[in-house]
Amino acid sequence: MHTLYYAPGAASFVVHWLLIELNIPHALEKVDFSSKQQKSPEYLALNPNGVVPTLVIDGKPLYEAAALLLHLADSRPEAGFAPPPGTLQRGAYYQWMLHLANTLQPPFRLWWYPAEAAGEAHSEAAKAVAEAKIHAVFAQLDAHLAANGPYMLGEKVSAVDFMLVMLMRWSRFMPKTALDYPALAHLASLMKARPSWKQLYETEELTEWA
Ligand SMILES: N[C@@H](CCC(=O)N[C@@H](CS)C(=O)NCC(=O)O)C(=O)O
Repeated sequence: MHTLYYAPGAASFVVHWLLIELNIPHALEKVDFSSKQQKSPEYLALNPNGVVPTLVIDGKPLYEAAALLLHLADSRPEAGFAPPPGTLQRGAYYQWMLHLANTLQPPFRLWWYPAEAAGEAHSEAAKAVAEAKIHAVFAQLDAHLAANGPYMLGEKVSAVDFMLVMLMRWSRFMPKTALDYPALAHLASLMKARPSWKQLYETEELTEWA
């Protein structure tokens, strides 16, 4: 049994998306950020980092969105979201997944929670630094997709594309967004056309960036 602890549109979004895509029966537990439920002793017992997602599989809590994607994609190899282990494509798949988790996701955390790193007084400066980092990565990914797309691994969609589109969505309130990059925008349109996107939006009750 899979139970996903989530908050709408948060880093749990992509885990929820893959659970839907892979047809994995799951229960959802909404974590109430407004009451800081993610910092409660009960939740910290599941995920000591006090963030979502946490995915409990057969009673065992696992966390870190990218790790969960790698695991879920491997658990249903027939879906083809992860190239076979030991192949060069698998190497590229790891490369991009870790690049997104290590290089793109952290400046998004800084953008959304600037005071956490820089204090209230320097939040705007921190956001500007984050935005510059995000756009440097977006420009690089856009060039990669323009030359090698439409998906990050070429002709075939993989778990990396789901991760990337979630991160692109997080730029929606910036003056320049991911959709201002043509190849990234094309990837978003392909991914949003999947029936799972509509189901995800309806279940998480999301409207922005539909
Ligand atoms: N590296 C973690 C980051 C998760 C994360 O930062 N989640 C945010 C939402 S996008 C969160 O739970 N924020 C609530 C908080 O920090 O209190 C992952 O990928 O799972």
